[in-house]
Amino acid sequence: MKKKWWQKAVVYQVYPRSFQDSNGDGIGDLGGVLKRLPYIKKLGVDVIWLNPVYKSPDKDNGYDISDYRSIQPKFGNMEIFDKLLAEAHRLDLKIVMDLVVNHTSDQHEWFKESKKSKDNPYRNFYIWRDGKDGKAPNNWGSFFGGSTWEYSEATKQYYLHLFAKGQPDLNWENPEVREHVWDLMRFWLDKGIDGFRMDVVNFLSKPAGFPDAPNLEKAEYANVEPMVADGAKLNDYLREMNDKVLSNYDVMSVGEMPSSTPEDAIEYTGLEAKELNMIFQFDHVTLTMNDDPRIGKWNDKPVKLLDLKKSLSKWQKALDGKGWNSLYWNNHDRARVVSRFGNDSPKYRVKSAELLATILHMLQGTPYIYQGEELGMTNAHFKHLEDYQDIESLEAYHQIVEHEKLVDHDTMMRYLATESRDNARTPMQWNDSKNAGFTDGTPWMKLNENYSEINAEKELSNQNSIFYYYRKLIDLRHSSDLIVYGNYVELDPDDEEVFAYKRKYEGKTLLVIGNFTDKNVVRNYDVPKNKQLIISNYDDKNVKELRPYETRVYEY
Ligand code: TEU
Ligand code: CA
Repeated sequence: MKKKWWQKAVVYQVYPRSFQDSNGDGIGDLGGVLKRLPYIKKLGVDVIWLNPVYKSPDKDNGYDISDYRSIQPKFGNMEIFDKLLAEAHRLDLKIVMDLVVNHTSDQHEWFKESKKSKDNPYRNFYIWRDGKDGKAPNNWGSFFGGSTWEYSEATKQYYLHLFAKGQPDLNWENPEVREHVWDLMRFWLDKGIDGFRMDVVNFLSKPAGFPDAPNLEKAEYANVEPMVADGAKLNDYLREMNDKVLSNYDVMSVGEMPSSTPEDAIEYTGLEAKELNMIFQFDHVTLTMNDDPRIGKWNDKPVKLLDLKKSLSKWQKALDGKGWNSLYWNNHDRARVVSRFGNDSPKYRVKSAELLATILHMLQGTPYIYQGEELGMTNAHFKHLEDYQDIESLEAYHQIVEHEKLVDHDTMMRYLATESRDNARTPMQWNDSKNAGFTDGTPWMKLNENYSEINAEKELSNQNSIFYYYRKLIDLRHSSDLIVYGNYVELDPDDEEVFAYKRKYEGKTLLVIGNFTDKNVVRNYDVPKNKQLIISNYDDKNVKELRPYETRVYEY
């Protein structure tokens, strides 16, 4: 494969509303991101992925866009955006924006027109259907609870919304919709942004006729994901997008694709695919689900190392030489990695965070770091329902506890503390002053109480901190073709305590070892005497045993 800049790049994801407030209203904003560019640059990353900053009524924290060509006033304005882009480029940082075009906000002009009448020119920008026997057109359940269909009195039809009622799905079968999307993409690319992360982009192609989904769980509504993921016309849409837009710019594209398989991914990111550069697959972040399928993702089971190894190895092997992996633990939709996959106890949090970072960053693919991950920020461990703000968390509580009465309050509170997206959205912890330096005002969301212990200022003042460990990993990647292009060979797949793998490239070998337990373990890997230890999270190297959460990376 011809080498591309985004293969060697490391991406830092900024969730602006929780990153840095610059005007005292308690909400992070673009001025805050601008102020913190030097911090991001210091980490050594190459690209910033900015979650949506477009005009939005904020029903789903900006994933419900009412105007793609203007900035959400609470985040600033276009002038500040242009300043941020220019300053980022001056610092040799690229900016990738979030493209949310599976759906718009119901406040978008297109939808306001579409719902007016059946013969409105925008009617077919969205998906309208007659009801069936006085009810919704089919049994699909929204990701945010209830039906995926909402009745509109004005035209006595239902419209489709996979997510909230305020997020009507666009009709991608309509070439006019696609042309409008290509135009809005060009608007941002012509401003000089460096690519897009594409929101649930594998849901764009819906099944003809909108048939009922098999409702094996006898739930009130059926799981819609298998019905809409990786639909029949998706490749056509992505090829058209690449041909008409992306191929005319030197930019990066990453598609968020829940439930896509490695085979799907090779279709989308393959060398000849001419579609996307890489995808966010969900295999490794959905390893534990509730035993009752009606409860879905909500659970508090520990993640088993064997399951994690199997998942990551599957993707490494499948895409090697055929496509390109994204590498992530965290984003604004996931619980914090050191809590969900590691050990966030005071005793082991640092070692555990460094182990997890090493295991991920030594793989083949483009690594993504979510704000605060480089500090070892943890889940919020909220105790009260009112601490949660995310529509997904609150709708799930309503549906599962109050409506269907599937579990009691305390159980659901444990599930929310484990899996809720709110865990990722507590304000960034800059220092140990009031509100962790995030805002002088009242923060829009409760901070994690541990910010006096865990914050950027503390990390930056300690050369042995997680922050500097991440920077070493990034520096290693920038200087090593072995890490970037090497193949992947897993060692001891059945080892339930240690994750070990090798990477090989042009005669060189990387050996990566990680002890995922809080015990000392002994392992012998046949490595030659002339091996060189290039990174470890423990100082004294020549100890035979692997200590709790110890990781070592050798090159030879
Ligand atoms: O996420 C889509 C998606 O897959 C998540 O909703 C996921 O299914 C859920 O969080 C599992 O816990 C994208 C955005 O990243 C998310 O923030 C939006 O809420 C969603 O799409 C709708 O735009
Ligand atoms: Ca603000």
